[in-house]
Amino acid sequence: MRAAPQSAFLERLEHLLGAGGLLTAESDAAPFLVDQRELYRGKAIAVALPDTAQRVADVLELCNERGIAVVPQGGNTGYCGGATPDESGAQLLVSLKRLNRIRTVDALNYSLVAEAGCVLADVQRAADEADRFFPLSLGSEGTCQIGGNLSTNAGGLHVLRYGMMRDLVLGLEVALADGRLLSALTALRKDNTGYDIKSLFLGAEGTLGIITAASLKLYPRMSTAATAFAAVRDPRAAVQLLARLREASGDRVSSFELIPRLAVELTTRHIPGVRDPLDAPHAWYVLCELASARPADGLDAVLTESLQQALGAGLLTDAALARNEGERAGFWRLRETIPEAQRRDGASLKHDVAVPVAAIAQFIERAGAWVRANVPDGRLIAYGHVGDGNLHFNLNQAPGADRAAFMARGEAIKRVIHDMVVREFDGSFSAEHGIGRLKVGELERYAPPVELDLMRAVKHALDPNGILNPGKVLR
Ligand code: FAD
Ligand code: 2HG
Ligand code: ZN
Repeated sequence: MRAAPQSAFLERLEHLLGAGGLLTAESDAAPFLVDQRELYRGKAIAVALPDTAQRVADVLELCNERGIAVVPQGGNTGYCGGATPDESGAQLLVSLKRLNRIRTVDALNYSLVAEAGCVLADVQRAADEADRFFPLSLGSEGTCQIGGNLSTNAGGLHVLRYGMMRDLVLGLEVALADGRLLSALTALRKDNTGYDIKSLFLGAEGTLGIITAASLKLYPRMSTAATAFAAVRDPRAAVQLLARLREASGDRVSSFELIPRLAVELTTRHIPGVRDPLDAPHAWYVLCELASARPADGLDAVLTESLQQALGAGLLTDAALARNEGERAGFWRLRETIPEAQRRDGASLKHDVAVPVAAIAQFIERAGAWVRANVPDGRLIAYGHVGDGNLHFNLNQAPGADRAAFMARGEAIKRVIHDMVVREFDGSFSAEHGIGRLKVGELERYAPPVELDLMRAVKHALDPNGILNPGKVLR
């Protein structure tokens, strides 16, 4: 990997990063150079593993001086190739995995400070140990990192109640392109002192700075949950059920996920231990959960009564309530392993779209009809965070279909779906997964020109030499 002109740079880096801070052997670097969907395979000068915020800043200062591009990487679970270097071999990959301390937990202030490389599940655990709750929850939470969550503005399973990652942040510490460290780890809830600079780095996918730590909001720990896996008449009924549940529970709905029959078939077939919670097959399901910090909130009764009324109103056809933690975990395992089951089943085309919650059903009807008429070699799996208006409108290669031919039509299919989402439904072609490298062209196509101009101006102000994750988000 080491070419002669690079050796002086690598020596400086080695010195800067200390023992165990730099990987240069190809076999050591290899796992960092491919994204989880295997859409992109890159090369890198080396992989830097800084273990302090100051070292991250020092790496950036050196790279800025030499004009060397830097690609930040968290848990590498992203969907858009944002954490993968290009094929030039001229970029430095900076992994945050060693920057993984929980610096402080302040139960009274309902906040904690975590370094960027902390795995999300470890942050959840640290909050739990302090009798608090950190609400961000994703299927990838055992691997993805807080820095990646902040940089993609991750969504997931509790957005409906707690918002996206952006809504869970009080302050940030960020290494800037020129090597300065922005220290703004405030624990304040109120602070109207000028522009909200931290918000620039949230969802910026490593193009404006490298986040090294964050001050995060905590909530009271949930002590009771009522969870149901219910067969709904159709997506329209699902949205009506959600509205009823929010009302009946005093807005204690913490998750509301739409699941089609094919997702149940794929997870039960491909993922060991997953079983269909209901006796007979149904076209559509929802996995819904009410949660409360008060043990005696009677959530089971609220959920049972609401589901019975919905059954009477023809919105539901069947439902199973989790009777214990094991059953609840089983329902969630089915939901959270849909992406893995899709992967094991074959090639897939993914569309992470959002439309207003009230328009979800109409979107599924229109876009679903188009898919059935035009993509005979694909099977639709439209699922996800219906409570947030966010669908993973995915297509899997049909059994026996030619993989290459199916994938080759991806661009044309994407155009129809994204045009429909943006132009007919005022929706988004990237609800929660970001832009990365995958959707740069889509952003250029759909973002208002003034917004793109402003994005480029911000990029130029913070990274005038263009060293931070070039080719991602903007080009
Ligand atoms: P990476 O993939 O490593 O990086 C993502 C981007 O952030 C890249 O552009 C990278 O350069 C940048 N970056 C990483 N760390 C930093 C840093 N410290 N400073 C600056 N830039 C940085 N996403 C959802 O939103 N909701 C879901 O429900 C969800 N479920 C998932 C389920 C599965 C099974 C999988 C595999 C993924 C899922 N994801 C989901 C996608 C993914 O987990 C999220 O996007 C997550 O936030 C990425 O975190 P990461 O640490 O893996 O980031
Ligand atoms: C989820 O909600 C993730 O499970 C993954 O965001 C979505 O694979 C996908 O399309
Ligand atoms: Zn999702």
